[in-house]
Amino acid sequence: MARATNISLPENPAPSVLAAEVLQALKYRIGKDATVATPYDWLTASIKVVRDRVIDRWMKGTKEAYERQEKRVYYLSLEFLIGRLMRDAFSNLGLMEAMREALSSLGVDLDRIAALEPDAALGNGGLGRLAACFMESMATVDIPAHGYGIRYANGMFRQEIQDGWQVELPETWLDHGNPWEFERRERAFEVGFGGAVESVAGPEGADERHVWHPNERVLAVAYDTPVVGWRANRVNTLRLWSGMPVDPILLDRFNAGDYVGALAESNKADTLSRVLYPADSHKEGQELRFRQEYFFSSASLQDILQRHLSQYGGLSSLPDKAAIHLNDTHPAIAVPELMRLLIDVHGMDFDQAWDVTRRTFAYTNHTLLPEALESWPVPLFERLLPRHMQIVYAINAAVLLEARTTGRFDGGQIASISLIQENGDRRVRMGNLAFIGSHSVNGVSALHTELMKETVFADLHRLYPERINNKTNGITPRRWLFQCNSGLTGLAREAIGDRFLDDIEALGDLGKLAGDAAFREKFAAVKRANKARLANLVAERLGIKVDPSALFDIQIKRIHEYKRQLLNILEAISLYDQIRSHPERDWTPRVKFFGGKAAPSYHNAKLIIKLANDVARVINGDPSVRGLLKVVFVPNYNVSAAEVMMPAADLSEQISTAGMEASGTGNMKFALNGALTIGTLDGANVEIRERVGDENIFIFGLTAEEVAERRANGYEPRAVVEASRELSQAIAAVSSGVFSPGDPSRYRDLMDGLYQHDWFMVAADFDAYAATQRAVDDVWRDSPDWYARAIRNVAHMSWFSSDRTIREYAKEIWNVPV
Ligand code: GPQ
Repeated sequence: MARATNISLPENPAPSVLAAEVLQALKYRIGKDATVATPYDWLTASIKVVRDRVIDRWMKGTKEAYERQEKRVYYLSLEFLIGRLMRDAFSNLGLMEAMREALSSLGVDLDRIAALEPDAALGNGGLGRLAACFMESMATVDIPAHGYGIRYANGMFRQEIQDGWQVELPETWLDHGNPWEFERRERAFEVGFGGAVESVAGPEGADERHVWHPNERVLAVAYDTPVVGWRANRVNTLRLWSGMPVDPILLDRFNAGDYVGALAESNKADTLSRVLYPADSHKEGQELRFRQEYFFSSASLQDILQRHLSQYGGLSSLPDKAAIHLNDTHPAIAVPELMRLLIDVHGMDFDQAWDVTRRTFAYTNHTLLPEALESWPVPLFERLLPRHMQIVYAINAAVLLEARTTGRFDGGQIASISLIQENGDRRVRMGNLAFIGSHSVNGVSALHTELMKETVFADLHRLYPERINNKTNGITPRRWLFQCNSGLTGLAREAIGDRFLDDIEALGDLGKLAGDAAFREKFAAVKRANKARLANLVAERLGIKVDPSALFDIQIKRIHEYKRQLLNILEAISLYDQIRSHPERDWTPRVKFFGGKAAPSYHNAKLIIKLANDVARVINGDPSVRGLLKVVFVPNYNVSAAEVMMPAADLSEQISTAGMEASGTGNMKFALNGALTIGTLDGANVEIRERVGDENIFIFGLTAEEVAERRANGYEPRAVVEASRELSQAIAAVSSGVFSPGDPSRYRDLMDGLYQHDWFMVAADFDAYAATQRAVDDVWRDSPDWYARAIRNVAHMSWFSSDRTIREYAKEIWNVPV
């Protein structure tokens, strides 16, 4: 098979040169020779060799940006879900094949050591993965950019399934060190918490000054990871902060014999970068989370201001030279922090500081779910960040005055614009803060952006009608096609040439081959090989045998009620029932795969995982459906698992309740790898349909508008369930303990919820979903037609490249050239 990305750069070294470099690295960086090197040593040595090769480009890009006084983009994100980096770097540098040969000449298998690299899982799901795709795309399209985040010692937890239940284990990705990063001890900033604000009267006529005296201080120390763009066009920096004590040992306490107390500071500082909060699309009410948000926002801003000042000498030009992007509200505290730095530390007046702040920041919203919209209690805010609280009040007063002056808002609308939520306990609304402090606020799909204007930000949108705009998400084709699917990439190169490697639009040329029988067969063979790879993995890891010629139906994403894994499971149960009742029918053999993590505190999500496993056990153990239906829950879904599963899918499940999934990006990854989508008109599914065409996607269910209407008019799920024989039977089976004989009431509450409120409209969409699944079966049986549709999906996905998304951000939000 043609190797996917055996592109090479003109200056690339021969394998023999690389082999010598690997041996050198082994010897001088790790202190070993080939005879005693462990596989991890080989991995580390290989990474060091490649890292060395990016340093010149890295420095060149940084130097040029400086000399040409280019505007820089700063992407502030509490999550970067990078996954493994080695293949990314090898492939983008065009070194994959040379390294493979070099290592093989040393008796080392590249794939084997690549599998040892831990996933950098510094994110929960889509939001964090988007940040990682954006970093790669910014380097690829040649934008000088820095990502800023936290270097969590423990990223996303490792999920084990024990007796069907999710068990969370700490993921210690730094155990073997991190060969990618550069520790920058000298690049450290103090971050304060607590204490009090002192007001100092200014000289005659001048404003009073404010001096914040925090009573806690920690150091944020920088760790830099180079991010290599395609063909190493450019190398950008991901700078992650780690917490360190200002005084590692409190000597007075130590000398007084209080050894534990002497280390208190040290422990406090460590805690800040210890762990990623594992709740996805759900706010985290913990004080530590708020501290993390301020810690990384403050350190990043101090770093940015220092860089700007040393180059330009003043801060009034900041908006012309720096675009700071807030990835969701997690860094929204950066708004009052920048105000504080400009006013209190750098002596700017309030009005100018506010102007600079708003022209510098832009904000992306990633969800409309009310439970995910961050707000912090005023007393907590005031205690930890007293000066910021004053600034928030000052900003609020100015904005509310502006709103009132228009005469267009009543009391309720003014209250919804306010930064302070007044009903119940008083809280600072971080969404409003990010909105008001930014010149641009964007949603992540066309539908989501429209809904933003109508719901959460309706009144703010009326006050600032130019501010909200849409930037539909994208994915990097390097990782999500070239690297993860070498078979399909190789086939495409053979069929349409190499242009698409650099200009993804050219992938559209595949469209005309949908009608070519010989090409379809080759395409099917690639898919089959990818499915066999997944089947092997499942056999090895779980001892479950699946047939690669069956339809592979996959739902992989965080477990969340709105994503409706439950709808999928209930449909599987119903199908199981029908196969047993009508064994004579011509059933389409199917394997339903599930994968995803539940937030540890999310009871129903964890129960849904257990249900998937219980249902899998029963169905897989029943000889009467053998060969026709299997259910597999793949544990510990992460970026590396996605890289194997996306290319192996025939059918992509994107079945969220319409109006609730902001965009989705897994939907794009699947389609780019030749899966057909079954989905609702939600998030980016809407735009995927526009591009692949109605005939090449299976759409079902209520629209967002219909969902809102049904909810408003008093939706009564009981009647809906009772009207569907299939659904009531499936629910009855689960309720009565068919899948949990040892604990028959396990799912009773979960099922009762479907009768009583069914907030996610599982019942309302069930029949349409089941009928559409049977339509899927029909198309699957006509294999040429199926593959023609799959090929059209691949061909029309180029628009969903994150390069396109990033170019739109660059032109329409950041005002940087591309
Ligand atoms: N998203 Cl608010 C997350 O992954 N985590 C979050 O905390 C929030 C949103 C997702 C969102 O659910 C998806 O629909 C998007 O595709 C994704 O962000 C990227 O925008």
